[in-house]
Amino acid sequence: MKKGLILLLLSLTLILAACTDQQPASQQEEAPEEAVAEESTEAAEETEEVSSEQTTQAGDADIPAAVDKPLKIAAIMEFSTGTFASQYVSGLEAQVEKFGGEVQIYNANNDLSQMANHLQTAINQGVDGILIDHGRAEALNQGVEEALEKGIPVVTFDNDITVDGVTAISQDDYSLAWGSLKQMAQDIDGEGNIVYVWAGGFTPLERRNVIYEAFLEHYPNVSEVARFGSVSNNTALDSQNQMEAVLKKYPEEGSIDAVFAPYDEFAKGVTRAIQQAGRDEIKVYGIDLSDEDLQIMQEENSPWVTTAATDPAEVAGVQVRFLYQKIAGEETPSIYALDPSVVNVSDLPDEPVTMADVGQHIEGWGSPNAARSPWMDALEAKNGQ
Ligand code: SR1
Repeated sequence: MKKGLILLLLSLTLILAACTDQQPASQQEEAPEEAVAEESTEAAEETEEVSSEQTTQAGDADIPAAVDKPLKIAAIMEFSTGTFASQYVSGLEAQVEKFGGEVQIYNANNDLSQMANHLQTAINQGVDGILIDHGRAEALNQGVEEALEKGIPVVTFDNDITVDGVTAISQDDYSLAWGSLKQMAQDIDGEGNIVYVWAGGFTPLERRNVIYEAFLEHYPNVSEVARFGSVSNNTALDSQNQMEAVLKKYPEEGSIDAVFAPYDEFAKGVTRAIQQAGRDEIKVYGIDLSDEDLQIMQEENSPWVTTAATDPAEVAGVQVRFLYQKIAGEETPSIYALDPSVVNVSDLPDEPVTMADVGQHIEGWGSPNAARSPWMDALEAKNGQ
């Protein structure tokens, strides 16, 4: 998957360069190792200060004093609807609880100015660390800078904040999109009519769109016949209604070959519309995975045949562990991307599969040891986990 993606990206450098709402070039090109080496002097000084503090022994590793207490963590979320967000929240809560801390979730219901207010509230409350989920730099940069000035570390997921000292994690949206689209290209043999579901203004969707645009250039015999999409409090239902309208416009069998729906709430809605219209010849290529998604994908003759995904609970775990590493004064990279997997229904057994056992069927699923310091086992053991 990666080789194909790299070749595609190289051949489309101009498209990528022209795209202003992506990670800065320095971040896209920087290997994680280089990012670690370039950590700011400030962070290095912080490391020295904290590492000279007392540590306590539990198990076989010293627990840094800074994390050896019940920490208060704030999670500032742009929205919490959908199965991705609920698995992510469960992952945050599970990891913070394992470390003996407490996480307060702030949900902005898709309102960026509310998200900025929540960030300010968390700073004013003097929390020990801040996790940011989605949101945009223009709304949050100022608050993030203030948090850092006040000594509150910040780790972000799925946004475009690039403030020095912040660790930004992602699911490698470029690979996610390419994984799903590559399967689509193979299945339709490089030609056909497709529908694209997309909404701008969300960093992961903006990044996936870069690959989609490159995909269209790469496969000139693939035509986009319709495009729609919106993110709301009921994205799946909205997508279903919008897809129903598209199906009415293209009633003949064979007039649409596939749908690229790079968010599982889009994919769920589109799949339902296709099933209800009896148009199972149209295949759906999605992104994300949950128990509900797996169930839909495993229904007999489900149009949703492929999805590219990481485990949202694991994304959250990695984000929390980077935050605790920062609080402990350890160096963390500026960027970190989890490795996604492509899940084809054809790779799954006939029996129902859940998130708990999908790793048995999908090679490379999960990365449980990312951002794990030796003392974390001891801290978890001490907190009875
Ligand atoms: C509206 S953005 C939705 C995406 O956020 C997360 O990155 C999930 O992968 C989801 O697809």
